[in-house]
Amino acid sequence: MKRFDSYLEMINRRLTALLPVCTYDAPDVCDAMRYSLDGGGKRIRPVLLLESCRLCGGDWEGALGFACALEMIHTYSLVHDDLPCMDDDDMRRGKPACHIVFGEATAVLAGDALLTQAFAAAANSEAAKKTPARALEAIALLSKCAGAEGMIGGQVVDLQSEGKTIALSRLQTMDSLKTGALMRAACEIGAVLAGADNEKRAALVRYAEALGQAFQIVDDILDVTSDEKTLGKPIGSDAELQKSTYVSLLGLDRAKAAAKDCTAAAIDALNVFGADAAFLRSLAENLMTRTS
Ligand code: GRG
Repeated sequence: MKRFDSYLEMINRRLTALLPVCTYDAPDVCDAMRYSLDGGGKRIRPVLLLESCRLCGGDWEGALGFACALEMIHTYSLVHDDLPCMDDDDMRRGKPACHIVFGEATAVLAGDALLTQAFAAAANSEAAKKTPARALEAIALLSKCAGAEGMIGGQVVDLQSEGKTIALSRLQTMDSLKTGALMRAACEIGAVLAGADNEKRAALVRYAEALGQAFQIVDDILDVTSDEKTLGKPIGSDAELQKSTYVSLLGLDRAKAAAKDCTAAAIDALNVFGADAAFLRSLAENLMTRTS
């Protein structure tokens, strides 16, 4: 996808520019931030934000700071999730996890600093200068999706669920917080920054929620069907931690069918945009058939 590649290039360039340069005598934390953000990530969330903004007629280039903010928050969650006190994983994005390279304390601080830097990126964005009221609403969405009502809440449910078989409804709640919250924020912030009407904003929220479910189901499937080299992180970690997943609760075939249904629901939500939503439609399809 040509548009995906051009978004990717802009996001990566801006991410590099937004990282702090440590001038004092403790550069480790900046190196650890850069190491974790550099390469490897699919950048799905920032791409969703830029495209949602474009689709609603907004200044998507002005939203780049928000897109990078979301990627920083996502990256911080991966750094912390890999820590020994969380999922205890050694590999991430095809290379040793942050705490393996820099040590646990620096990885905790790098994650904290990425989260903090994200809000600076949003507050200093062009969108914040040009449309401050919209940006303020978007910043509130950003903090909600990352906090206890969003991703952190999902991680708490995840940790509580280790070693147990949980009901499918609880798994769906957990996934909608842990994985869905950031995807929803991506699309909703894009809409808010564009000043979209309620119909378009709600359609993008429905798209993101279904996409987030599909994304997590595919993640569960890849954890049993892929290999570490392709995935860039260890496989079988859900089973090792005795986590309930779509695969453990439904079996592989029904999990695949569920991913297909959620993808169809995501695509269906885009009807209001007509042909202009082709990019988001093919993104949903590509994410369903992804291998990493
Ligand atoms: C704050 C500690 C802490 C955790 C929050 C998001 C999260 C909870 C933990 C991260 C681990 C995880 C498996 C989350 C589920 C969402 C998910 C599938 C993340 C991986 O996203 P990708 O595939 O990753 O977009 P890349 O590396 O491509 O950016």
